[in-house]
Amino acid sequence: MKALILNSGLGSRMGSLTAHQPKCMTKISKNETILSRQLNQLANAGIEEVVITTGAFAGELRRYCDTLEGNLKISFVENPDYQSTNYIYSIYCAREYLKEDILLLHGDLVFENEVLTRLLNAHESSMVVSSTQPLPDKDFKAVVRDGKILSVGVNFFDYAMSAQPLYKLLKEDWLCWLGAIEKFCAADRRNCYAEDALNEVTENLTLRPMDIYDLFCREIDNEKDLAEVTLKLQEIEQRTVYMSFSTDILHSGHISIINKARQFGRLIIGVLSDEAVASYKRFPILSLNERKNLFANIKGVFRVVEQKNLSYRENLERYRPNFVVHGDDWQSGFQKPIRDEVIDVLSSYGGRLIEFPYSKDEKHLLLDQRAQQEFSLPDMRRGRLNKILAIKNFVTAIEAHNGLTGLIAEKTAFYKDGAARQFDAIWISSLCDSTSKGKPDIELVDMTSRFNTVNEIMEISTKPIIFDGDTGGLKEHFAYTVRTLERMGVSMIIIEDKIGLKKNSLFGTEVAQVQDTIENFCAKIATGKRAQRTKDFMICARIESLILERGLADALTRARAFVKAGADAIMIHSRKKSPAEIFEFVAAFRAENSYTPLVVVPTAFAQVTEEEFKARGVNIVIYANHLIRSSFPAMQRVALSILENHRALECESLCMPFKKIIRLIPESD
Ligand code: SPV
Ligand code: MG
Repeated sequence: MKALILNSGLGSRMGSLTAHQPKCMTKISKNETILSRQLNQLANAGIEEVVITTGAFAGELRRYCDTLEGNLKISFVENPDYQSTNYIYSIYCAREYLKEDILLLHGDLVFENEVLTRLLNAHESSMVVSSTQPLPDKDFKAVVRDGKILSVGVNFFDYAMSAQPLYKLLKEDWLCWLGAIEKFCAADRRNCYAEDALNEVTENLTLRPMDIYDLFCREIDNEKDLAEVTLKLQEIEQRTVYMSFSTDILHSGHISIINKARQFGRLIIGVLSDEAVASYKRFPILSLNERKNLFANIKGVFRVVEQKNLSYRENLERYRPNFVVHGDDWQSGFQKPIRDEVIDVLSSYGGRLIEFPYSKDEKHLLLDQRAQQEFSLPDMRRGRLNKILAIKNFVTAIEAHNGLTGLIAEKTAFYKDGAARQFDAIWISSLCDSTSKGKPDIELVDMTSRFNTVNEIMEISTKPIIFDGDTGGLKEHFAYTVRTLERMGVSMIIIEDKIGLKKNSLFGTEVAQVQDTIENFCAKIATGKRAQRTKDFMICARIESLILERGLADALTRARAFVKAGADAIMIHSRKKSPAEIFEFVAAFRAENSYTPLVVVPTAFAQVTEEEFKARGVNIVIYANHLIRSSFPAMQRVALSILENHRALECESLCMPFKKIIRLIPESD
């Protein structure tokens, strides 16, 4: 689409302002003339070619355009008879340049960006009109019937709306009008409005009124107009627009919506805090400050602020932007409550939400996918547990024992109040890994098999992995286990301070279990720490004193020693229904150590909420066996139903439809 700007007029009502230059070169703000503003707006709207008709001071106008920045391709067409003809003849002179869709505007028109955005978004040929502005005496009015413009001129008052000489014209409609202009000029009717020619052919084309209501769009005819327009532009200049971003990968889709947003005013970007991002997406690769810098350096961004929560409320109330800009993807789905709140807050002070169609560009989706794949690479994944701890100081993990449960751990999300909750990490439990193989949890499933499970889960997930290392085995073997897990991209191994034939802790003292000596276990931890090659990998020491009923003091003594030996975290375990002894340990440990992460596995004391654990100083909560414990009875029920009914019909309702289950598994391209 080309823009056609009519600048052949004399502008004689502007007094001395047009004594030496055309009207379009009149200054309307500190840094803008009418023309420079129009050209900027056109370029920002994606228009690349402009035809300008000239008349008086054609040379000045061309030279002036040379001084303007920007990449617009401008063609000048002179109307040699500008003194004695009207712009109908200027258009006629330029007709060879104008054989496509056209955006037609007068050179003395000043409008706010949204007028242009709306006009360009129109699907049919349209003229800018306003149903809320009073009918002007001497300016253009459009006669509108049944949603179509029938005539445009200054002398129509019936069925008329105030109209502005700003049109989007699709090629077919435009060529129809241009044909009429050519006929007029051939008949030497060159001193009338081009709209007189239009009025003769409106039956043969479709021209829609584009109602801009109170948006600003006005011609400057005299100095009074100029003063009013200047004032209005100052007001428009003060407007602010707010957008929120969580991304740390900037692509052309983001730049495009930023460019659109800044057309509405000074753009304030709210960068979501690390914690808010981590709570609803993957955790950010770049820190908050790095992401803030990223946006601060984008052209046209006025200010960058932190948005602490997914909710916009706090920042909207603080900055009171005139507009919030967002993609239309949040009109449904889990972000809808956030959108509803934005509309609510905006309406409390007269702000407005502007939504653009969400970019579904393949290349942007691919970028996201690629980033996702990279997150699953060992070096990217390994350090992530540490980073989430640094960001949120609290991590939840759920057990997975194969690819399928890994997918559930990876993908399950719960949506509420516009936020999504997901598990932060995956626990590869020795109990569940063994149980899924029909084996007891006694370190019988060897490390090679356990590593296979890790691999299976790693293939389909990106979340950090916490590996249940049982006792860690002989310290000489433990060094190798650490290296292998570290190389694979596992984030943390938890080893328990037991020795000999390990039994599951939930048996407690019902079976014979031997706790390792502090000295031995410390040596094992130290060996593991020496063996690891990166800073990221974590070794967590699990204390079994409460399980084996050795008391709080023993647990604390061990915790102190294990931290000293190099443990990066401490897990305290209990099989009591009451969380009292766990809370006691946490309180006592935290009283002397505020920094070492504490891990709990609330299988027995399942009533305690994450919020309470967090408040008491726990950092990692592991739901250690819930996927296998829930799948076992479900499978058993189905097997029983088939046996009972001699067919599978009765258990159909207990089973996921096959179509659905195959869609659970992603296919790689
Ligand atoms: C596991 O999940 O294998 C554990 C936790 O070690 S527990 O079963 O509670 O001992
Ligand atoms: Mg275990």
